[in-house]
Amino acid sequence: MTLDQPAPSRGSTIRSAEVLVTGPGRNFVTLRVTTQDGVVGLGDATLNGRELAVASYLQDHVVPMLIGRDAHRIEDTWQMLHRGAYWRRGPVTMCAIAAVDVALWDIKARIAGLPLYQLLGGASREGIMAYGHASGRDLPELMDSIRAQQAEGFRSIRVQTSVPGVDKIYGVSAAPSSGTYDYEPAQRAPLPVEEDWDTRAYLRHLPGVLEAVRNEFGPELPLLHDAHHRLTPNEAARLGRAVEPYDLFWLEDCTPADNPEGLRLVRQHTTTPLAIGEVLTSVWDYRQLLSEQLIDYVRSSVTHAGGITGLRRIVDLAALHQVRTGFHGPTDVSPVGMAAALHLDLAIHNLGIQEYMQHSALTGEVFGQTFRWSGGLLHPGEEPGLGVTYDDDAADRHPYSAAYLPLNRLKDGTIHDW
Ligand code: CS2
Ligand code: MG
Repeated sequence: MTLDQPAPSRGSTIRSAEVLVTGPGRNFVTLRVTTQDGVVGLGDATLNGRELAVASYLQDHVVPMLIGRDAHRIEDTWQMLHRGAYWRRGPVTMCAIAAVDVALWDIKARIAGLPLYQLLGGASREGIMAYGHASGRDLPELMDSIRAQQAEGFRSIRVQTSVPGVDKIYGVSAAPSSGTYDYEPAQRAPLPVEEDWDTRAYLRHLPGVLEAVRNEFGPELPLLHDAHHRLTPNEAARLGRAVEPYDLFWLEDCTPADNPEGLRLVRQHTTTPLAIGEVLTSVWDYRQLLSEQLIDYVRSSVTHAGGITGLRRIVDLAALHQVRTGFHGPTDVSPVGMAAALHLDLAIHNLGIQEYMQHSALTGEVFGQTFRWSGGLLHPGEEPGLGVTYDDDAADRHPYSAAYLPLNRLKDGTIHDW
């Protein structure tokens, strides 16, 4: 027995879904869904260095399934794309599902005439603590970069540093003290560039840098650091212990999340708070990490974890284990993905902090944004929906061009985690 399909409510039948690819300063993929009544919803589908894989997944496989559907049926659409794909999860699939999910939430909130956070339960706070990004090729440059980020209003700051003996390392901007952090890891080149890595040099150097920063800025300033997946569990345990005196807000991706058991070893040796998850794409990836209390912050983004519907499940499971959020917010999460994160940040209870890597002026030509930044706090704004617009003419002025994330090699040439 099939139930009669309830008549789609006012004008919410999906008329079109467009996959928009552009490259203002860096590449972005955006899904634009439009209803019969001309209500538009945007969703971010940007997967850094693999953008066209998601664009094709959407264009060739998902868009045909959306036309004629009721845009209001968000959960049903999510389940259709998740279970109906048969091949579940993973970054490409969950990024494609995320774009559809967020576009439908944008439409629902626009039809309701409310900012999206109101549909997610309303505001749980006045604003969202966000962290900025400082880096330095040496200590004086790092200190200047931290001061520049404080001048930008940041009250929490991630610090990344060069390491003597390592030529090019993750997270160190070319011009740190210019105020805005302009580090873009994806290089526009025919092939990935190769960087080098030396764990022993890094483990010798980092604690001293954090000590100097603490001495310079005092005990209050929340400091974060991203080890970017490069250590074995034992190396991560040693680092976590070595930096305990500097009271980090969190140590991020200290060891690859592929091996949750490895974090048991880290937990045995240090109480430095651990943040993991920017490469995790679904709640299933977190079950062991959360049930065994192996992390303190979940780092997934709306764009890479199946949208608001997918990420909300991770947030709720984390809450059961008193684990807070720290949504991934680099420049390769587009302003659409960032806005979606802010609406969810404002509504959820177990917010920890939000990453905020400011987009370039070029990106701002394409994406109109209405979120607010003041006093070190972000707020998604009060516009109906997400509060983001997309300028097609500007997008056409900045075409996509292939870019790759770097590869990493040890001194002996062995491929290593970047
Ligand atoms: C990083 C990202 O912001 C972070 O925490 O780990 O910059 C990451 O390297 C990029 O998003 C990769 O595309
Ligand atoms: Mg990271």
